[in-house]
Amino acid sequence: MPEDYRSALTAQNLVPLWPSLRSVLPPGKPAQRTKPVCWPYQALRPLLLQAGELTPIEKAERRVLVLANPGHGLQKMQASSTIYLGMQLLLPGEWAPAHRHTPNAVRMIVEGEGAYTTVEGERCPMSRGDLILTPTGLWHEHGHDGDKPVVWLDVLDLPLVYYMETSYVTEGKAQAVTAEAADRAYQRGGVVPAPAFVRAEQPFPMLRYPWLDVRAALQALATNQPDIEAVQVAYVNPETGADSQKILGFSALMLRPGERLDLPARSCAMVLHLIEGASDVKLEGHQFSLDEADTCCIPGYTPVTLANRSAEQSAFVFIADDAPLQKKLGLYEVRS
Ligand code: GTQ
Repeated sequence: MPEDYRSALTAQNLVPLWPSLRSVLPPGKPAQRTKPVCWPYQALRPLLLQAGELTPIEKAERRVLVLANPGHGLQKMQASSTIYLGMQLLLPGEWAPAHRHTPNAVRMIVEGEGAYTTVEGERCPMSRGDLILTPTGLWHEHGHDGDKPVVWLDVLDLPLVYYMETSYVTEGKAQAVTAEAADRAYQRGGVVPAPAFVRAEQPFPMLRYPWLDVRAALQALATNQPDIEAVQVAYVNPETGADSQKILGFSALMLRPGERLDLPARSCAMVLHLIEGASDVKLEGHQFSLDEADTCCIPGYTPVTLANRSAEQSAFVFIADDAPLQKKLGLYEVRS
């Protein structure tokens, strides 16, 4: 194109589409910045504990190492186009003050006992494998009464909410605890509170999904349906059966001893975090060996094979993806 024509376009804030058409609409498969990446816990843990020595919680507010995907550029703090992952450390006696923000968060507890997150006055104890929701707009703060470091994985839809120019926080003061998660009415699927047969609207009725319950559900599924393709359960809203949050979806998967599981290519990228056991993750050109507490990211449109490395023990994997968002937008695909 003639230089003066280009300059005339630029002067009017105009851009020709045709030289770039194929880069925004590539044939058959989207261009992807998200790369397959693994964050082994044994490499990350000492650096996180060092952050505990270097940075007082009062300065940090949240003491977090972000699991950043180099495909997006580390400064972008993205694991995928929509998913943010952070490994957060809270030391005994520390307190991460109350705030609320527009992005939705969940915590998957990685190690330690005695910490808790208070969400809208509900105190949720943290134990290995528990999933705790802090959905959009709800007050939350973290405290720790135990005597060893506590670490958890934060999963947020921050990259998407930031991209939409809707990400912001409101600071608050300490919440009064009004309920213990264990006392909550939502304990089991199938029965929900219905005072006088009027069901109150509850967008986020269940905030804590204890690992012991989820693990037991997986084992019962494996026992009762031995032919089931994948031993997998979804974290859902017990009132509606819908995904527990609107943008990101969460599930837990059990690999039976020696099991190999082929997952079809899906349009959504996926984060895997190994709760228990040992599993290989194979995709085109990459293989990760996940040990306990390791986390990896798999780009969308990519078939994956998971293989339990043990012939005796089951492996348990926590999965996060943006399938709920893609389904709402009509973009979700499974390619077999
Ligand atoms: O614990 O509230 O990893 O607000 C990033 C932002 C954790 C939190 C993160 C947050 C939090």
